Amino acid sequence: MSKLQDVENAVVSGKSKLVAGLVQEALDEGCSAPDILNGMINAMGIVGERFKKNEIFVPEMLVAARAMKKGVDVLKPHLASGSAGVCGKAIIGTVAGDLHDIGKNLVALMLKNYGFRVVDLGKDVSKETIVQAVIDLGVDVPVEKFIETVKANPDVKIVGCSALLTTTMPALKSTVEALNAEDFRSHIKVMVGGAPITQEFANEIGADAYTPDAASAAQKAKELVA
Ligand code: B1M
Repeated sequence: MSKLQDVENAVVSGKSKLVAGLVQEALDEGCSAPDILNGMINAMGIVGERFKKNEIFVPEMLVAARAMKKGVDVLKPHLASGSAGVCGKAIIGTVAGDLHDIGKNLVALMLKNYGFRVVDLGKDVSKETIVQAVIDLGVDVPVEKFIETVKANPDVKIVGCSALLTTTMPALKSTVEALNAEDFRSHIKVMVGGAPITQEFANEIGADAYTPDAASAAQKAKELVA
């Protein structure tokens, strides 16, 4: 059985302790980081299907998610960097009522890889510090939190909102609509994504962009701030 299949199986069965080692072995054998990542995303699809059929329950979904996170930690330094210069600051979060964070974390990671950070030279150039400026608000983020974070960071250029449940699509809608009503709206671009989200829904709620995956989200964000 291929190493990629081993990684996928370990994620499906939530073998957190094995996944990091298997991902490293797959890398050592020459598997590419995006292929390994896709294998793990595929594994989550299998987990989701099993959940839908009542073959597994929430705790099994949770351990599979933990296992995937261990694998992503190993992959982080190997995922393609599209960074050419510094793009600016971005805020990202999963909307109110929604606890899913793997996709959102991948978008944050790809944004960082594509140069969404600021270089704070401070007073002493020799002590140049790079401030990671993808502000990750986490999960279950209330509308007010998105708004107050933009106000506290007037140099923010991108606000990304993730939603994984059909039941949290209304929260995505109210988040984007609240952002749209703010004076700062003309200075930011609002991006949305998550499995149930479509381009049509993004248009309907007044987002600037929808992308289906993390890599295209980073690519799009870069275009939007160019
Ligand atoms: Co949940 N869950 N879950 N779950 N869960 C789904 C989403 C589900 C499809 C499973 C299923 O039934 N087949 C289903 C939703 C059904 C629906 O709404 N139509 C579901 C359900 C029902 C639930 C609960 C309601 C279950 C319950 O309690 N009865 C509950 C809700 C809790 C809550 O949020 N309030 C629940 C809970 C959980 C866990 C906490 C156990 C766990 C999450 C743990 C965690 O995230 N830390 C979990 C998991 C793991 C899943 C599945 C199996 C995997 C999700 C995942 O991480 N996928 C999922 C089934 C599935 O996805 N097939 C499922 C991998 C990830 C990389 O993909 O997040 O889609 P994704 O991100 C993609 C793109 O969507 C995109 O980029 C990523 C890929 O590169 N993307 C963006 C995401 N955000 C973006 C933002 C962007 C752009 C792109 O711009 C800003």
